[in-house]
Amino acid sequence: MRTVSFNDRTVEILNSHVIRIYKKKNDTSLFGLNDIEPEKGENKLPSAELLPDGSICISENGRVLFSEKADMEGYGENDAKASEIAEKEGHRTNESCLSARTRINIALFGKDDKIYGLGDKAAFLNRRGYEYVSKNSDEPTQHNETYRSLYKSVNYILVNHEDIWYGVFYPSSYECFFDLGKRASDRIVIGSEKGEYDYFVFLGKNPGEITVAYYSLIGPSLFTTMKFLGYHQSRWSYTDEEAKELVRRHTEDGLPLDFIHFDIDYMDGYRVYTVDEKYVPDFAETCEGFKKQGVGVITIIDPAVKKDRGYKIYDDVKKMGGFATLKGEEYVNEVWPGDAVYPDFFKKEVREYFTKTAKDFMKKYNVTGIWGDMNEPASFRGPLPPDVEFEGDDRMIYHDEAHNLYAEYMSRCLSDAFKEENKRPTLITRAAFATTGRYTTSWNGDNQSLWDHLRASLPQVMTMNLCGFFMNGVDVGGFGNDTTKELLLRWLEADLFMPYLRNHSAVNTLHQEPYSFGEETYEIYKKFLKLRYEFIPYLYTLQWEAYKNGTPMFAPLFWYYPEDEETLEINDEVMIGDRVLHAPIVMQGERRRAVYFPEGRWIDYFSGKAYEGKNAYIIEMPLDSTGIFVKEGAVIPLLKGATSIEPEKIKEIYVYRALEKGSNSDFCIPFDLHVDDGESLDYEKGIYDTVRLSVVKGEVVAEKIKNDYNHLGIAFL
Ligand code: MIG
Repeated sequence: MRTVSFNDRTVEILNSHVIRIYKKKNDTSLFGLNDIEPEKGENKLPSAELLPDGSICISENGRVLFSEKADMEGYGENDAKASEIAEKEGHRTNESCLSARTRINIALFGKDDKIYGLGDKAAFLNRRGYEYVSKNSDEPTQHNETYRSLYKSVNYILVNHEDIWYGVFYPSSYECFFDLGKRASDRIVIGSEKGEYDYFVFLGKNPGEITVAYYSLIGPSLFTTMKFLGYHQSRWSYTDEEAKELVRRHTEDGLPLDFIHFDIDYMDGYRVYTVDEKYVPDFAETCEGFKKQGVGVITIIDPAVKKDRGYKIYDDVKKMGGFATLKGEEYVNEVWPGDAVYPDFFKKEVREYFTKTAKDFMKKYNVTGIWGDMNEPASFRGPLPPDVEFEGDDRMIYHDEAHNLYAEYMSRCLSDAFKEENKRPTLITRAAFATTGRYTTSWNGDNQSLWDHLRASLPQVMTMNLCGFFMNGVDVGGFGNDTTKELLLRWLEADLFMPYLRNHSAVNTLHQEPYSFGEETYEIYKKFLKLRYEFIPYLYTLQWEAYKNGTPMFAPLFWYYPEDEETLEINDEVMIGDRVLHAPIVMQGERRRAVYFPEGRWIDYFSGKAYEGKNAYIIEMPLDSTGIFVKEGAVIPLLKGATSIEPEKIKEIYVYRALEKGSNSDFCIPFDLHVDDGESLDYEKGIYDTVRLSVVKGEVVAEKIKNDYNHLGIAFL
């Protein structure tokens, strides 16, 4: 590490990829960043210098890779004037970078620079020209690219200028703003009222090196079960009968299913960790029955607790002084159960209480996993005031600092409920801070049954993957509004390889289970679900690599082909690992689309037709087909015939090899398959196998290059 000081700022060059620039450091103890390992040999480190205008710039071998921008008069002046007039008429001016106490100005080098990142915004990959806010919010309106804050606050951006790439992370949980070249095209402005002038810069030759450097600071992310990669079916809210009917339809017809979700109505008066015996009688038995058929149950859990004397959880937590307060008095707002109070998950005693409560609940009812909702935290009677108090473990934390971390602390204690039993968490969250992927998987909240939201799901989940949230997904078919037969099918096709695949819809909307739209839709839906299950061993290995190395499971094309400018703004194609390119239809009525292929030759998974890279082709995709292409020669491990995922039952893996129809080329891109028990934490002790799969002269070769799990029962065909 090398430290350089300039006037009011300090630059810590932590290693050749990670730099911290600050006037005063933020207190990051609540989310605990990793220490950055120094590398050996000082001479590789980049250098920092102060420009005459007062900005700091970072260079390597004399080339500027990153630069601040001196504060420039005039930034946002027009906005200020306009808002004065508008306010007279009653328009509210949004808070923004304009009024922030702390402002970090970062230079954009050119007009074509691209800006990626910031988590779950419902935007395109390139977010340049917009302004976003990090403040976890819960507004079930129509999210789109101008919608400023969604459920998650992920203060990480990745910037591209010609062949230069850099990343920036703003390490504060206070509300902050990102003006991504909106008011002035020559800069990014990060603004915060309560956060300090303090940020990390990541350098590297390509987006991969940079996000991996970022991951070294915030990771590792949760490695969840193999089963979680299966199909999840949900709706607000299944009754006991509906759930049984659903599972019956799936199992009787061999329609894959791994999880069914129970939404809020299973609870007794929306009291968390209770069950309404009228809504779901014999819940434990029902769940046990599903389990026997390979279907796990996931129940929704909200953070807020009904204020209700005599309700055990309220009484217990109250006794330990474990609810948030305002001026020392219990703070009450309203959520589903009516008057509700907010557990102080920042306090160890409270976390331990909920770890145990969740553990007992799951045991009692044979529930496999927990779906954490409303943890922004949401509130029906206006937002929680900024000075709501959380006592925390060793200092008072006020709501303005706690807000964006609330879901992280809730997830922490819930994930312990699994880990204490040597189980990987089956856990989902809606809200998150940048570091929350360490504890839980996530989904992106209340989208709607709109083609726009289908379109947005791809860049949204690709971006989450760039930010270290690998096991992420959206509600397939759309949550709000009514889906159509065509939208539902195209949605499943488009999100087929989304790491977390769940069909979910809101109360009072059309049902959108696979069998809701007649025979033709059902058959196509089924065909694609089966295809998803074929790819499970491949997806599982990608999840492993993501956890280990920070590489996305669901990646934009530029991750693998950053030198190919064409890839920089492709929002409707996605790389599943280094070898599968998926180009789905995302427009109503379309039956063909243009597909861009980066360098190399690409083989149509269905027809064996070859396409030359660095070209775009128009490819036919009727309603029952989607564009899946595999890099020529690449090997993919497949699972055939599974309708639920039971790792110990996997006895055969089929090795697919991408070859042009009729070709007998010997060229092969091998694949290292990850094999373990799929559910325990034993992988942390190195208990797993790595099997290198290749094809030599038409024969499958499976070579064990690591053999600590020593699973011998799989035949490779
Ligand atoms: O405000 O539990 O995003 O998935 O179905 C609605 C009911 C509360 C919001 C979640 C949604 C869930 C719904 N919840």
